[in-house]
Amino acid sequence: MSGNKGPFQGIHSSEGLEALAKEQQLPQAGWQQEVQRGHAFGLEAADSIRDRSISTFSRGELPHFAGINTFLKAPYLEDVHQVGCHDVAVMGVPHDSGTTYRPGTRFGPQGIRQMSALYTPYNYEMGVDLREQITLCDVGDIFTLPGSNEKSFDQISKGVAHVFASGAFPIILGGDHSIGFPTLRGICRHLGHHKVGIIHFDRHVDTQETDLDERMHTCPWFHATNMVHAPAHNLVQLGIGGWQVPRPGVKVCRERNINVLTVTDITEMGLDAAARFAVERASDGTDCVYISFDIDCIDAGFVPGTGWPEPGGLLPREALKLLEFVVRNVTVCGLEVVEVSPPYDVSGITALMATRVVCDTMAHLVISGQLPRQGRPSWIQEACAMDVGQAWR
Ligand SMILES: [Mn+2]
Repeated sequence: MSGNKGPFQGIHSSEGLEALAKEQQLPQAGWQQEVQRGHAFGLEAADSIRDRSISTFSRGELPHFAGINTFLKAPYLEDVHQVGCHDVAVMGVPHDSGTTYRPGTRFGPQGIRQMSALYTPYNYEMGVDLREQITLCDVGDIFTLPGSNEKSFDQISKGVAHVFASGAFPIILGGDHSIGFPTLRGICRHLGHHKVGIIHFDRHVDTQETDLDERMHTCPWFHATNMVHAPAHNLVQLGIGGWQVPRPGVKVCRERNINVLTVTDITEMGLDAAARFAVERASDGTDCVYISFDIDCIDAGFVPGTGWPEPGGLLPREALKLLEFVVRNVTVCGLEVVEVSPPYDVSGITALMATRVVCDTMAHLVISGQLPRQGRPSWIQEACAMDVGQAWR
C-alpha cells in the first residue's frame, strides 16, 4: 500500500491506489525511442507544433486512428530471419477453410490488428507498460491457401516452428480453430523429448477426428493429442457447454481422459480453484503449456463476431481472471486466439476482446517473470523434428 493520500483513501480498493504508485516506477525509455524513431523515419513536426515529440508522418502509437495497423502498432518485421531479436512475435493466420458454419475468420488477424490500435501499451491496474518492458514485433501473416486445409496446415506449422525456435514468444491471431493442430505441431517440432500441456478456452470440445470428412475447426485436439509431445490427459478445456458440442467429440474426451470443465464447474469452484485445476492437470509431467483461446468461450452477447456463437459462456471478467490465474502460474510456450470473424462482428467488440486477451497475456507473462526471457528456455530445441504427428491420408 502506498502512502498516497488521495481523495478516496480508505473508501475505494487498494488496487486503484497502488496503481497510482506503480505507474511512477515505470521507465520511459521505450517511449523516447519511439519518438526518436518517429523523427528519424517520419520527419520532425511542422514548425507550428509545440509538442516536439510529434513527427510529420505517424510512425508509432499516435495518433491512434492513424498509421499502418500492425498489432498494437508494433514494428512490422518483414525479415523473419530477425524474429529472434524480439521477446514476442505476433503473427496472423488468416485461415477459415476449416469453418463449418459462419466463415470470415480469414479476416480475423486484420480485424484484431485494427481494434488493437485503440490500445496503449500501458495497463493501469497491473502497472505494466509493454513498450517499456518487452520488445514486440508483428511478423505479418502466414501465406495460407484457402483451397487446402492440409497445405495451409503445413505452412502454419513451418511458420510457427520458425518463430518458436528463434526464442521469440509466439502469439498467433486466427483464423478458425482448425489451426490449433498445426500451430501446436510447429511447437512440437522443436520440443525434443519435452512435453507440452494444453489449456483450451472454448464452448466446444473440438476433439473429433473428422467433420464433413476433413480435419476442420471442430477437430484440432484429436490430432494434436496424437502427437507424443502433447498427451491427452494434459489437455484441459475451460467453458465447455451448450447445444453445439458434437457427440463424436464428447466420446473422444471420455476415451482419452481429457479434462472438461463447464461454465458452472468454473463459477461454482471459483475462478482461482478452476485455474489451479487447469494448471495442475496441464503441467503434470509436461515442461510447458500452450494456451488456445477460442473467443467463443465468452457469452455470445459479448462476442457476436464468431463462427459458432453460443449463449451461456463465461463473462468477460471471468475469462480474463481465469487467464490471469493460469498465465501467472504456469510456464507458457505460446498463445493463439482464434475464431474472430469480423464480417459478423458488431462495432469490432469481438476483435477488441481478442486484443484484450493478447495484451493481458503479455502483461501476466511480464509480471510472472516469463518475459522478457533470460536466454532460451531449456525445452526449446534447435533441431527440427518433422515427424511428430501421425500420418494423415
Ligand atoms: Mn469454439
